[in-house]
Amino acid sequence: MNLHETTTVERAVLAQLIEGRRDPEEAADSLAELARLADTAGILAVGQVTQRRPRADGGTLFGEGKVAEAREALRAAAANIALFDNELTAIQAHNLGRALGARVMDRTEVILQIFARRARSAEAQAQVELAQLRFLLSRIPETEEQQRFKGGIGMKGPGESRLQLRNAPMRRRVTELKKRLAAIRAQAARMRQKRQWPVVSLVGYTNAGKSTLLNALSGADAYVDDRLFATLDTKTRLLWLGSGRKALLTDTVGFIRNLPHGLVASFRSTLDIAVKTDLLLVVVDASHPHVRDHLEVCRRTLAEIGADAVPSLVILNKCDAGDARESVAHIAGPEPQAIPVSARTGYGLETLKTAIVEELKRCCTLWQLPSATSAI
Ligand SMILES: Nc1nc2c(ncn2[C@@H]2O[C@H](COP(=O)(O)OP(=O)(O)OP(=O)(O)O)[C@@H](O)[C@H]2O)c(=O)[nH]1
Ligand SMILES: [Mg+2]
Repeated sequence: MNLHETTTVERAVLAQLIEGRRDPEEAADSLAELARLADTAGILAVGQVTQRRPRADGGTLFGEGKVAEAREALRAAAANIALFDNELTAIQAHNLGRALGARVMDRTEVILQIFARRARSAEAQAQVELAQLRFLLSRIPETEEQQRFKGGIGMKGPGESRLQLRNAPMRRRVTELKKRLAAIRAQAARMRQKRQWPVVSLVGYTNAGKSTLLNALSGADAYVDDRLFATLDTKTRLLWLGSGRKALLTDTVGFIRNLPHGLVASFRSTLDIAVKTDLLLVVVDASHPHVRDHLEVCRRTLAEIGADAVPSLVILNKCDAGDARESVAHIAGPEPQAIPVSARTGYGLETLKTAIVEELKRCCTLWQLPSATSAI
């Protein structure tokens, strides 16, 4: 637990529903990741409750017996938060809060809490605020109050307009933030058009070593930490590629499984870095037992943000770590082009630079102009 960032320590029981044929190992890894997310958010995980079920209960996610078990686990561990790995609907969160007599949070909320603590630049802060408002608005419609107003879930009623009135300031703020972020995106687009050098972006799973790689390749001093979502703001440095060639190398926010959609939508201006780039370096931690799942999450997230057609290289980082060798061999079959490196020891970085040059020569129009190298 990082006590530097935490003033009061909150205690949580982690809860997870494993639906249908979900791989138990993947579910266990997701729960371990939730414990790390909690730690980063200043919440201590003091217990866990899991249930396997063909389908989630619409009202309480868990079945009745498991809800009772969770209540007992919270009491026994003197925990004040029930932290769910699953994304909860508004009605589930509401019912669980009542049944458990504790604060109910889900993965989305804990990620939002981390983002809110980490956002430094005006852009990141606006993005976080937008994501928080979207989350709050998604939770409001099903509160008890509205059910009372509506006379039942899903029905229109006299409370409808009063609620709209109550939420109006939040909606106005959402519009304002969207406008501000659109202006930031437009300015970034203008800057990109004027760029002299190709842009290479580091994307990939959180904690894979993207910032360490930026530092190792460009001599930057980006913040590195062994926790999830250390980086939220983007950082760009000049990358020397030999023979007078240069590119801009950008580091940005990491991906994680079940990244909340509202967050993805709110972080559009940051994620644009990945969409509007000449080359993506998709970084994963080769020493992690679930490296293939992580790569899959990266691919899915890139597709979600419309960056799946951008040329990319897969980077297997942390090859110096003990258990990396096996997974590198394992991943080499389906990913023969993947480049093993160690940002820590420098292993493979020259090969990586050569691969970047080859790829940019192939795909970047800036480098296909005859004056490209002589202008530098
Ligand atoms: N063993 C080993 N550890 C590494 C290597 N690269 C990074 N790390 C460690 O991995 C942890 C995460 O590194 P970061 O560079 O902060 O990772 P990131 O991908 O930028 O993470 P986020 O910004 O949180 O998404 C740190 O403790 C680094 O020291 C490597 O090549 N080998
Ligand atoms: Mg980072």
